[in-house]
This record gives sequence, structure tokens and C-alpha cells, in this order.
Amino acid sequence: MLGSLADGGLSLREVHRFPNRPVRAGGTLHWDILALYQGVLDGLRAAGRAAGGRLAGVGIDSWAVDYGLLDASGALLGNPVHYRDARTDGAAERVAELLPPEELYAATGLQHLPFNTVYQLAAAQGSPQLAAARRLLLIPDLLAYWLTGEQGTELTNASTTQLVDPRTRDWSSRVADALGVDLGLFPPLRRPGDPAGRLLPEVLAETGLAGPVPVTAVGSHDTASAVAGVPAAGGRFAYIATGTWSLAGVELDAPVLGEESRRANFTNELGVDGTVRYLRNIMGLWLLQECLREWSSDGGPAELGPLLAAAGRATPLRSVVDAGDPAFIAPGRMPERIAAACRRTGQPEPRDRAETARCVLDSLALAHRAAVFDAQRLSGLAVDTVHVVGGGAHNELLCQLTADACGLPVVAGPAEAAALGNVLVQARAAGAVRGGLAELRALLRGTQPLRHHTPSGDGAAWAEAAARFGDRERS
Ligand code: LRH
Repeated sequence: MLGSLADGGLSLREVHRFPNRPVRAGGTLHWDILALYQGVLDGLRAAGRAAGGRLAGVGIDSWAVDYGLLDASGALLGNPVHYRDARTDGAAERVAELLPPEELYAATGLQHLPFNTVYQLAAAQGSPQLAAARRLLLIPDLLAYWLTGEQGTELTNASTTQLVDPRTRDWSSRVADALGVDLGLFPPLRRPGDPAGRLLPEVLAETGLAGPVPVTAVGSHDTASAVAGVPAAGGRFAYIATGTWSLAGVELDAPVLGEESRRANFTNELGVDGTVRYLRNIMGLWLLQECLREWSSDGGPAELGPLLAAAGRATPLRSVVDAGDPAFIAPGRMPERIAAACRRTGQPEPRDRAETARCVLDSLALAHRAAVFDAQRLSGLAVDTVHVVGGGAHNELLCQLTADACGLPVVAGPAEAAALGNVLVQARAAGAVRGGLAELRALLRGTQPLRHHTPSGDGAAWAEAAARFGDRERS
């Protein structure tokens, strides 16, 4: 994505897109990290061409929790393992024996997700690869290392490892010691806006860019950049960053670490400018992506547009599933698993693709509702608007259902909030824009097209649906 700032304007242009295809090999699901790095190089070349050969800066954000291990020479020890791989099965139980979940939450404020980095490290414990490792680099930090030759650990993404104390915004040696994690594996912390090196001569040569090109640490966790890219006015808003995941919550100054928050499965990830992203991870459009993948493998391509139109005509709230259920994390056979969840909870199975898609969208809206209500209750912050950003902002049906379910106005867009949040933090570090998040967000409101959804429909129907799979009504 090429961002440009000129004369108070801000624009973003997609100059290159590449697929991210996980590879199962030797029984393990991996990221094809070299293909991704090649995609980054191709993207830089395309961005340079579009910008006349000169870039003022580069910033990298990606999904959270995953990492690559380096040996003493800086060489990568194997392909990073995908967080959806089954290696973490049973790891949480082993970690709980070393540190009770209540204590782990009180120290880190992180929602229990079976794939958090601490569980991946617990699963890797005793492996020759971990024994040989001298460095651990989170995915954006690994790409930045290859681009610059410099190593660092960006803080917003570090906060998803479950090894950071959100009060001190630093590593928790207590947690690391209890779990036998060597914090020496992590290079020093960087904060969004910190310098992260310059593109290496070999990278300049390969991409045709003119140096020097500084690399800036941004909110390298994509969700941190997406929340920075929420075009909110004032502080009374909830956000839902929708894509493969839906990350729904509020922005706070300080973490909420109580037992009630732990039981509600809320996370305190760190944000740009000292903020806390108090949110819940919801399965997101992954549920639909996986259905489409299944359908296109048995009978030609399944097209999203006509499917969503048919889903819009299907009976509302006929069946819903718990879109927060970790049982949906693993890939494969998604339509069947959704039907099974409907059966288990005494609801009719979807009869066709449109009904399956409707079930997914109603279920996501319902999970958005629960997260928006719970975030307010647990943080004490009352909100008057819900911002939907990320790829799901294009999905008008999902945005309208979310407005209906929450009983709140939804502002949809920008879909590329993560890229915009990334670019704005770089631009500020370079002195091209000034101010805090409020000023950056005002720039977004003034430049990005947004869509407004007014809540309609029947709040009681959503409350009834929430009760179907044992989700107690919490507002
Ligand atoms: C979204 C995301 C999310 C994480 C998940 C692993 O892309 O970063 O915030 O929980 O991926």
C-alpha cells in the first residue's frame, strides 16, 4: 500500500497484492515466510515505481502472536508455524500447572486464546529448534530484520505474546520465569514511531529504490494499526476491526485486569500512543472464508456478491452459533461444523449456502453485540457509536446487522484502516503530520469515504438469539 500525504490530504493506493498461502508439510501448518518476504520486495518495487523511485519511509504490520527463530548467525531456523496449527493442543493445561490462569491474566491482561505465543513456546519446549534458537522475532520484526539487518521487538505486537505487563508496558519477568521462557530471545522493545533502521543496500538494489529509505516501527500488530486508523471523533466509541478476525472493543488509558474481565475473555493489548486496546477476539469472516474455500473446491467458484445478496433475503436469526468458540479456529469442513453447532444447540441446520452465510453473519453481529456491551460494562466507558473498520466494512449486510444488534449507529470504513494507521504513524515520525491520535483521526474523517448505518429492527430478537447457545445476556 502506497500512502501519500500532500496539502492536508491523505491517500492510499494498492500497488501490489500477493496471496498468503499457509503450507502443511510434515504434519505441521506453516507460513510460507519467504514467499511473503518476496511479496514485500515486489510491493516495495511497485510502490517505488508509483512514487517516482523515492519512498519517504516503510512500516510493516501483520497478524499477531507468530514468530520465527534465528540461530546464532541470524539464519532462520525453519518456517514459522501457523497459529492455527494443532501443536498448541493441550499446551494451555501444561502452562496452567506452572502459573494459574488467574495469575497469568492479572499479570498480562491477555484473553485466553489457545495460540498465544506463550502456548506456542510451551508446545515447542524441548524441541531441537528452540534449543538452537538465539533470537525470536515476531513476524513483522522478522520482515523488518531482512529489510534492514536490524532487530527489535515492536511493543503492540509484543503485547500479544502474553509476556508483557500492560501496566508497565514492559516484559513481565515473573511470567517468563514461571513459564521457563528466556526473555533474552527477544531483541529490545521498540515503540510505534521509533526508528527501525534503513533498507539495506541489497534491498535497494533488488527493489530499484533510491536510498536512504528509513523503516519506522508502527503499530506492527495489524489490529493496533487498524485501531489507530479508526476515524472516531472523541473518546466514546467502540470499534470492530473486521477481517479474518473481528476484534471488538474500546480504547482505554489503562488496562482492566480483574477476574470478571478474565472470565468475560477480554484482552488488554497495547495500542499506539500509550493506549490499551480492550477488546475480545471473535472468529470473524474466517467462518465465511472457510465456507467459500470448501464450496469452491466442490463445484466451481463460490462468489461472494451473489451469496451475500441471497443471505440478505434469508430468514433473519434462524440459527446462530457462538462466533467466539475456539472450536472454529482450525481450518477445514466449516459448513459441516457450523451445521453441527446448530444441531447441538437445538436449532435448525442451514439448508443451503445462503442460509449458512446468513447464519455466519447473524452470529458475527451477535458476537459484536456481546463484545460491545461487555466492553462498556467492564470498562465503565459508555459509547455512542460503533466504528467498523477493516475488510468487513465493505460488507453492508454485516455492518447493518451489527448496527441492529448493538442498537447503535455504525460508521463503516475505512476498509484499509490498518494500512492508514500504519502510514499515519510513519508520517508523524517523519514530521509530515503532527498531533496525537485525535489529530490523526481528524485527518481520516476529512479524507476517507465513510458509510453510516442507523440501527433498525427488534432488540429483543437479538437478546433471544444470544440465549440460544448459553450466552447469558450481559448488557
Ligand atoms: C488479526 C490478528 C488478531 C490476532 C490474530 C492472530 O489479523 O492480528 O488481532 O489475534 O490475528
